[in-house]
Amino acid sequence: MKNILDMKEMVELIRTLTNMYAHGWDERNGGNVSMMLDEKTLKDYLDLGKVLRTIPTGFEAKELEGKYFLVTGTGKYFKNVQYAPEENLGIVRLVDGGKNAELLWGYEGGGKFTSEFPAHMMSHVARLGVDPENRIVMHCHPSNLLAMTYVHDLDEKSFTRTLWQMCTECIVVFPDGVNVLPWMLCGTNEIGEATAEKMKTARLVVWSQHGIYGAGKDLDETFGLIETAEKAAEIYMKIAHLPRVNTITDDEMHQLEKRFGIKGREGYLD
Ligand code: 2HA
Ligand code: ZN
Repeated sequence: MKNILDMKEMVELIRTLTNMYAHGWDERNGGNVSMMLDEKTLKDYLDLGKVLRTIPTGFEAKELEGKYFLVTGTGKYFKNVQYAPEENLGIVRLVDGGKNAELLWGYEGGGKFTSEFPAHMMSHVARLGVDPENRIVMHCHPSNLLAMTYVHDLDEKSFTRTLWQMCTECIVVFPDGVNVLPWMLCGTNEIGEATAEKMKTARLVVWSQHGIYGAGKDLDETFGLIETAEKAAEIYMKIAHLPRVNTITDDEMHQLEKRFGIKGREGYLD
């Protein structure tokens, strides 16, 4: 068996979590990330017949039967992951139609997966339905996106258009825009179902007064998606109280669509 801490996906996740903390997106135990893993990669690193514990999930997700996930632990701090990955991360296999998770590695000392596991797993199902290559769901608390949900209206088209106008490349990075949920109680199946529904039409879902969810095929892409939206929100928070003299026009957005071969969300541009 190879050492699981040398697995490329593990190394990349630990680097990404460390970077997310450094960006100020994950204070204390804030944020959570899940990554779907291939059985054929994992079997070189773990005895897949050896289940350490079985943990009930509290929901059903038949589509994820037998799927493997590397997931951050509940109550764990991103800043600590690099020093003790086996305490702060775990690898689980979903069984019994998603109702149970078999722990194969990690959560040492009695931990379990993030309290946002329902939102993660339901979002994986939703994104896999749109893009079979999707592997990552990422949640964090970036300051400017959060701030924006206090001062900007929460209409998805309006929120998306504002972000697109803040940096030229936003529409290229997230042409589907940003979906927005109102404030909801976190950690519940309800917010999980609502997030997954929003994930069917966009890879970014804002949780008002809380944070953001992003999804993508790898960690770089998903991190970059949130990073770009957060950058745009930062520009917005710098200029929102000032008179707007210039902007990126819809005509210019159409030029970007042509140049980059993308299409902004239907009905969002004039
Ligand atoms: O505590 O971010 O949404 C982790 C979270 C909950
Ligand atoms: Zn959160």
